[in-house]
Amino acid sequence: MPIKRFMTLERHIIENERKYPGATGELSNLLSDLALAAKIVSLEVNKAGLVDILGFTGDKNIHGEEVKKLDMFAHDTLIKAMDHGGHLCVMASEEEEGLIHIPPQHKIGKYVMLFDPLDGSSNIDVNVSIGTIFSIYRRKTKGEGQGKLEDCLQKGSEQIVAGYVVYGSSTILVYTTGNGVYGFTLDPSVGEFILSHDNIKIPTKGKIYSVNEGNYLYWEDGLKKYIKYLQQHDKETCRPYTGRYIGSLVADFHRNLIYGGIFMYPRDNRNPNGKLRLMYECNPLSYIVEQAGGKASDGHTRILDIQPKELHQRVPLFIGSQHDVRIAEEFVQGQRDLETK
Ligand code: P6P
Repeated sequence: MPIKRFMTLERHIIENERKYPGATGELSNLLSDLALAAKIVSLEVNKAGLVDILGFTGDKNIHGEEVKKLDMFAHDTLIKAMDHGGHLCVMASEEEEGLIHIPPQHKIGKYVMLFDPLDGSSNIDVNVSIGTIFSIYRRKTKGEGQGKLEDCLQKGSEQIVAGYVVYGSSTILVYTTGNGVYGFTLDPSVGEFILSHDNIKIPTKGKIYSVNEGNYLYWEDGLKKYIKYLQQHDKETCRPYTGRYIGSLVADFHRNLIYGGIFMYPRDNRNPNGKLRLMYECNPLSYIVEQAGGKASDGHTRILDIQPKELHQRVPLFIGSQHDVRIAEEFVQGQRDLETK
């Protein structure tokens, strides 16, 4: 989509916020702080091969997974960029078990941010695209003090901002405030995110499916049938689909958002809730995909309608083009079989 004007992220945020009556500009400042953090992380990711930032810290994160230095760098950078602007009352990160409070010397704000600082980090050492995912809510609890767990455990439908950054061949920041989805590519020569994807809309039907087929044996029958359905030859429905799986959620999601298709991380008999996290992976990407005209569910329930119970809870994820997610749900729910036309 040709871009007619030099639209920076900051200008877009301000112009976008002006559309909301009573907008305080606070959201603009919050998103600008986020953009700064993304630029700093991008710098480190892009030179990760050159400095001793690769390899393991020797620490483990709260899920018992080895933590890469870049994970913690991104985690710390986001907190440092966001904890003093006076916009947030609490944060939560994949890398931290509990709530991240605002330091006592800083003003406490009315927003909540949950984030995955560096998703796909197992790909860092092999130069595969990785990313940051963020989700912003208004605080729910009364009072001016530190935010609480209740402020974090809100349904995805309550989000006011969602976005992600892909650190790949270029660094792209994609966000929505409920008024469409917009992508900005970082121009490192000026250090600005420039509008490159105006009002992204995902194709209603794609030809790409993304899932880790190594888990096939552990899947439920309905899903096995769906994958077989995608691999059948049928000109009318553009089958067989193409399999594309990078193993980095933001990279797989971004490709399918632009080209169309479906990404799945389903449950299996070893992981009854799948692998991906509701609050800072599935909810923000689901808000984005719906704003782009797509669909996201756990195979049965709309992701944005799920009432969270725990900060780090996992949910199965089917996300992408409307048509593809609907067909997948019909197979998973047993409403459709391989013979169904
Ligand atoms: P698997 C990366 O570790 C991640 O959390 C997501 O970015 C990615 O989609 C998924 O896990 C890949 O998991 O089990 O297919 O390697």
